[in-house]
Amino acid sequence: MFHLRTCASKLRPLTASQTVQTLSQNKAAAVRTFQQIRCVSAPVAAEPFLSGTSSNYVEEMYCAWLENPKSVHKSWDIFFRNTNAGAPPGTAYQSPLTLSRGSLATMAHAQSLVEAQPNVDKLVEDHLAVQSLIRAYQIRGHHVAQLDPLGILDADLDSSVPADIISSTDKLDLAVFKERLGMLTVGGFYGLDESDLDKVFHLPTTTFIGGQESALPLREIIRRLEMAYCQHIGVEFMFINDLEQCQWIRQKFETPGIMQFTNEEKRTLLARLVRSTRFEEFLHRKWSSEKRFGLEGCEVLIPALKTIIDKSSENGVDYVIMGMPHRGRLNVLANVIRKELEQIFCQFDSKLEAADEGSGDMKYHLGMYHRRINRVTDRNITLSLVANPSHLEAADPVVMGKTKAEQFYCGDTEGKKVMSILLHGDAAFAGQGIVYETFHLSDLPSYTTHGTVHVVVNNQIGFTTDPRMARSSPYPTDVARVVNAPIFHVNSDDPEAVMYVCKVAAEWRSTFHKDVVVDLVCYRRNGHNEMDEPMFTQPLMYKQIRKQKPVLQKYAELLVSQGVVNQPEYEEEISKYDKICEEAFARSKDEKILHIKHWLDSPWPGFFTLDGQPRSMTCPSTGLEEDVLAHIGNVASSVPVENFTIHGGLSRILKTRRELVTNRTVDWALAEYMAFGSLLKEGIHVRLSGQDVERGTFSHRHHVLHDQNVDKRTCIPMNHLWPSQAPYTVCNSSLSEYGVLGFELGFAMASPNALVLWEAQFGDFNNMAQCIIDQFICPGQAKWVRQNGIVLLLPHGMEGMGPEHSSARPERFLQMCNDDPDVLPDLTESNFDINQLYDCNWVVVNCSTPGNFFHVLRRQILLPFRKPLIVFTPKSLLRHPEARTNFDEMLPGTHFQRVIPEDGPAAQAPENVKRVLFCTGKVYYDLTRERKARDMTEQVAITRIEQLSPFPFDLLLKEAQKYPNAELAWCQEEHKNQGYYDYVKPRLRTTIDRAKPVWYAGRDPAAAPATGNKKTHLTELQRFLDTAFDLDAFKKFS
Ligand SMILES: Cc1ncc(C[n+]2csc(CCOP(=O)(O)OP(=O)(O)O)c2C)c(N)n1
Repeated sequence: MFHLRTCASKLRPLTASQTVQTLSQNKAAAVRTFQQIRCVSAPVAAEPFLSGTSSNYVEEMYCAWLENPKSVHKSWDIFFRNTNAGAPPGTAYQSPLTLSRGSLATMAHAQSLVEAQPNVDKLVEDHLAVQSLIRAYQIRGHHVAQLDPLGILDADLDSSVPADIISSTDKLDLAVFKERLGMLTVGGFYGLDESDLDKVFHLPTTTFIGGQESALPLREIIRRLEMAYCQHIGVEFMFINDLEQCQWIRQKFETPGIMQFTNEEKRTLLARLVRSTRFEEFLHRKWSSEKRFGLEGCEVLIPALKTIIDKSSENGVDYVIMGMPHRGRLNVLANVIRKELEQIFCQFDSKLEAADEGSGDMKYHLGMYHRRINRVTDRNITLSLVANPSHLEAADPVVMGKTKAEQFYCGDTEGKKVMSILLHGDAAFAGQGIVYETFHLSDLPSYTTHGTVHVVVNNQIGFTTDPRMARSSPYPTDVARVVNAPIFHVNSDDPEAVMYVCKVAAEWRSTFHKDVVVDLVCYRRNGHNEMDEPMFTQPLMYKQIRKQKPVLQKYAELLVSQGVVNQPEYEEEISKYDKICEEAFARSKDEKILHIKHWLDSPWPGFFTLDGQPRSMTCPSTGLEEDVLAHIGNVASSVPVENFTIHGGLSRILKTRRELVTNRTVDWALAEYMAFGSLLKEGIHVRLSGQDVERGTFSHRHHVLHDQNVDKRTCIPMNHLWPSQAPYTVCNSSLSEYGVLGFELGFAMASPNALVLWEAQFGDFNNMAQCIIDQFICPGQAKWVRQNGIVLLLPHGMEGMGPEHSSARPERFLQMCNDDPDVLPDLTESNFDINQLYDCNWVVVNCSTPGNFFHVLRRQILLPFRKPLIVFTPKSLLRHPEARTNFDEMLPGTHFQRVIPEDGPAAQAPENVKRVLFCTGKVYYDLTRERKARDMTEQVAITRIEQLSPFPFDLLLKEAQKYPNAELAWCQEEHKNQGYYDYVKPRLRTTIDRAKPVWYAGRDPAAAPATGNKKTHLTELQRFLDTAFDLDAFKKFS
C-alpha cells in the first residue's frame, strides 16, 4: 500500500516538450504537487480506460516508467511517451509485441511499431490478469505442490486444482492450459487466452520471479510460478497481514535459482541422513520386538533439525530448548542432541536396576540437556529436550515457559540467544487444543519467546486414523495461521527442499522473531509402533509404502549421479556410523545401573551437592525483621512515583493498608506483599501469572497501579522496594489454564531461585489444566527426577456462589499425594517435618491466617529443595476482619505453622474438653463464631490443619493426646465425598493408632460441589454446625 501510494505520488503533469529524463529528475516536486494533479491534469489521467483498479495499475506502471523507461513493456513506454507528447486520449496505445517462446530479445522490434491503436483496455486487462495470476499462485500454489512422497495423497485433503491457477502439475501442457481456460466460463481466464502465452508482461513489485528481469512472457511467468510454488515446497503465507514479511517470503521462494547447495552441503546432508537412517536400522536389528516409535519414513527430520540449529547458531543463538512427542525421539536424542549412544542402548536392557529415586519413565519420554560445540558454526550450543508425558502436545507450553525463563535469566530480551523448537505429529497438531492455546501465548509481552520454530512430522496418519477423519481443516497446520505464522509444507523425500525451508524458517525467526511452521509431509514406514500391523487399516497406503525407496537410497543415488559423492564414499559413511553404533552397544553392556538423572532436562548447577542431594535438611526461620515488614508495608500502601493519579477507590484501599501497617498487622494482600517483597530483596525473582492477577480477581491485590490521567501509564510498586532487588513480574495471562499453567511450570523449571506462582481465577478452573497437574506437577519428580517449586493459588470456599466458583477440588489434589494413610512414620526422626517434605510429591496447604500464607510462600524458597505447592486460597477471608496477623507472628524466629492448635480456654483445661474439631481453612471462622454463640469454648477445642499434605502426624498426635477425654471429629464445609475428609480421616486414625473413631461434621455427599440456592447453602451450613456442636450427635453411632 505504502509503495503504491509513493509511486502514485510521483505522477505529475508533463509538458509536451519534457523528456523522460527530466521527468525522473523532478520527483521531489512531484511529491508536493500530487494532490492537485493526480486525476486532473496528468496527461495519462485523461485516458478513458482509467478507473478503479486499472488506474492503480497504470499509476504503478507510469511510476516505473518514470524511474526507468526500459523497466516497462515497450508498448507502455510508447504509450507514456505518446500521452506525454500530447496524444489525444484514446490514441496513445500501440498493441504489444507477440514474442516467440522465450525470445525476449525480439522485444527490440517493438520500437518500430509506432502506429496508435485504440485497444488500450485489453492491454490493461491483460496486465491485471497477469498480476492476478501471480497472486493466485502466491495464495493457492501450495494446493497443487507435490507434497506427498507416496504420490497418492493430497496434503490439503483436496485433489482439485484451484480454478485460478493455469496449469496443473503437468506444467504448461497446452491441452491442460486449454482445459483450464475452458473451466473459467466468465470472461475466460481473467481474459487471457492461449494467444497471450508469448506476450511479454511487466512484473509487479510484489513478485521476485523475474530475478533481474522486469518483464517476462506469460509462458515464462507461469513456468517460474510453478517452479516457486508448485514443486516440492508449498508455501502458505499470503494470510500474513504485513507487507514486509510477505515480500521477504516471496523473495526467498520466488527468486530464480535461490535454492542452491554447495557440494559440501550436499555431502553433509547425506551424512546426516546416513546417521538418521542407520540409527533406526541398528535399533531394529538389535531390538526388533521393542517399541521405539521409529522415524522410518521421515528420516529427513534429523538433518532438518540440525539445519535449523546450525542456521540459528550462525545467527547468534546459543541455547535451543526442544519439545517433541514419541516419534523419532530416540533418534533426535542420539543424532541431534548427541546423547551418548550407550546411554540410549542400555535403556533397552530390561535387567538394569534404577539408581535414582522415583518410578522413572519410558525411554521415549525422557529429557536431556547437553552443551557442545556446533561443528558447522564452531560455536558453543546448549541443547535441551524437555521430558514429556504421553499426552500429546502437553509439553508445548512447558517448553515455551522454560524458554522464556532462560531468556529472562540471561537478559535475552529479544530472543536472540535462546530459542525453542517444537515438534508435532500431524494428528496431534490438528487435534489438541493446547496447540492453539500455546500459539496464543506466542506474542504476549510476558509470555513471548520471540518465535518458535515448529516442525510437524506429517506422516499423514494418526495411529490408525486417516486425516480425513481426524481434522476439518485442509492442512494439519492451519492452527498456526491464527498468529500469522508462515507455513512451509515440504515433500520429505526431497531432502534439499527440506533443508532449504528449514534454513528459511530459522532465518524467519531470527529476522522477525515470530513463530514459523515447517510441515514435513512424509509417511510412516511401519505401524504406529514397531509391533503394529498397519495393513489392517491402511492397506493401499501401505502397499505403496512397501514399494517406496528409502529417502537415503534415493538421495545417495542422486548425489552419485551428480558426481558429488561416489559409491565407495557413500558406503564408507554407512559403515563408519554402523561401527560407532556397534562400539556403543558393546559399551552399553558395561552399564550396570540406570541413571535417570543422566536424562535431566534442567540441571540446577550449585543448588544441590555434587551427588545431587540437598545442601541441608533444615529450613531457617521464615520470619522477617520488623523494619523490613514495615518498609514493604509502606511501599505497598503508597504510590512510589511522582505525578501519578490513582483511582479514588484505590486510594482508600491503600489508606487501609497504611493503617494496617501502623497497627503492625497484615491482611491477606499485605501478607502476600511481604512474602514477595522480602524474597525480591533476597535476590529471588518472583513471577505471578494468571487471569487478572495484576489487580486480583477479588480486587484485593492491586500490584499494578494505573494512572487515571495517562493512558497505559502504570506503576508496579513491588519493583520500587530496594535499589538492588530482583525483578518482580506480575502478568495478566490469556484466558487459558492449560497453556498458562504449563508455561509457568516450564518457567519454574529453569531456576530454583525463583518463586513462580500461577493463580486460577477460581480454583475449580484448575481442571482445565488437569493434564499439567496430573502429568507434570504431581509425578514430575518421580518420573523425571526433576524438582519444581511452582505454586498454585486456587481460590476455594463454599460461599453460596453456586456449583462453580466454589471448590478448587481439594479431594483430587489430596488423592494424588504419595504419603501412606495407614503407616505412621517415624516421628522421632530429626527434622521430621523437612524429611517429610522432601519425600512428598507435592505440598498441599489451606492457610487460615495471612501470616501462615506469608510463611509458606517464603518457606517455598528457603527449603533446600523444591516441591510444587498447592494453596487453597480464600475469597471472603481476604476481607474478613479476623483474618489478620500481627507482625509479632512474622518476626525472626517464626515459622509456618503446619497445625494451629487450639489456644483458647479449651486448651487451658484440656481434660474437660468433650470434642476436638479438626478443620482446615475458612470454616474455622464459622466454627469459632458458632462456638462462641453457643458458649462452648471450654468444651470444644478447634484445631486447624494448615498443611494437609504431607500430613502433620507428629503435631496432630500431640494435639489428640492433649485431650484424652474428647471425641475427635473432622469438620469441613465441603460435601462428604469431596474436600479433605477421605484424606484426613484414615491419617488421623493412624495417628491415634485407631484408638477412637473420627467423626464427620460437614455437608452430605453430593454430585455438585455446591448448591446454586443461597438459602439451601445457609441451611446446609447451619446443619453441619449443629452437628459439630451437638455433643450427642455421634452417640447413636458409637
Ligand atoms: C492426548 C493424547 N491422546 C491420545 C494419545 C494416544 N496416541 C498416541 S500416538 C497417537 C497418534 C498420534 O498421531 P500423530 O500426532 O500424527 O503422530 P504420529 O504417531 O503419527 O507420529 C495417539 C492417538 C496420546 N498419546 N495423547
